[in-house]
Amino acid sequence: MDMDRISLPIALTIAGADTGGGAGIQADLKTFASLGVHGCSVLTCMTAQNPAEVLAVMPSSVDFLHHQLQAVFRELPPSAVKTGMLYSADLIHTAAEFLKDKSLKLVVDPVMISTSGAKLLQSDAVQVLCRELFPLASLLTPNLDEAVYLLDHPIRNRSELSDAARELYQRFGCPVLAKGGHLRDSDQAVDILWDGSRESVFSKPFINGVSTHGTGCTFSSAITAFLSRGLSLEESVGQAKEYVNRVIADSVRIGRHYALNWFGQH
Ligand code: PXL
Repeated sequence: MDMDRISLPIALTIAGADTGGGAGIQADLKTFASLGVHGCSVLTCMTAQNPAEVLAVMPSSVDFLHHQLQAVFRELPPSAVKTGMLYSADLIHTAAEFLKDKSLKLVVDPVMISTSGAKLLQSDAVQVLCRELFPLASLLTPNLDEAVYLLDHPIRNRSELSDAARELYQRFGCPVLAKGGHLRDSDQAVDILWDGSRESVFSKPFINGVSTHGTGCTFSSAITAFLSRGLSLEESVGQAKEYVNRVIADSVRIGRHYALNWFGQH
């Protein structure tokens, strides 16, 4: 082994691919690269999509998902893993069974619907997600819609967002970052972390009029990158929030759309 070379932490994303390059695996790998970690990827699905619409979804077979996980873990064991679009009960069960005895940090982004409105999680998969995967998580990162769906009651303001983080922790036994970016009771994008004993609030001015496609993916993969570099949960979320705020603020135009600017201005 060449000891003169720098060593990079390994992070893994288990998620869907986005042909448009804005969300999913593509967003995750760009985030990992720009934050100095080696990114591995296990595909749950291919999607035919662009920033405006999802035309089709083609899931991996359970067997192929399992082979991808084996391939990564045999030679490139990651110190941190994130899950994004998992799509079906079978795929979630396979991932959870594989991850359950591994020693690693796991960020679960409970992806349900794309910004463009497409269904990224089948209805009968929600139960398996809650029962099998959430209890393994070092962090669960629901946005407002996902938190409302999981708790089955409205969340109208920052104080209710704080309660929601505690309720989700109670229910699923994992730390929760409740993301309030879609709350419209302030000009700040507020996210609340409840780790079971401490609340941390992360707040940045809301940025209007630019890209949001891929923002959730980028946030959870940035947290995963910082965890794989050995930062604490609170530090990882804080640094990831700074990063996401910057890549949104620096968004670039791509044809008729916008993309996050993962690598800074050129
Ligand atoms: O941001 C949620 C998300 C996750 N994964 C894939 C996506 C999207 C949103 O479009 O396409 C593959």
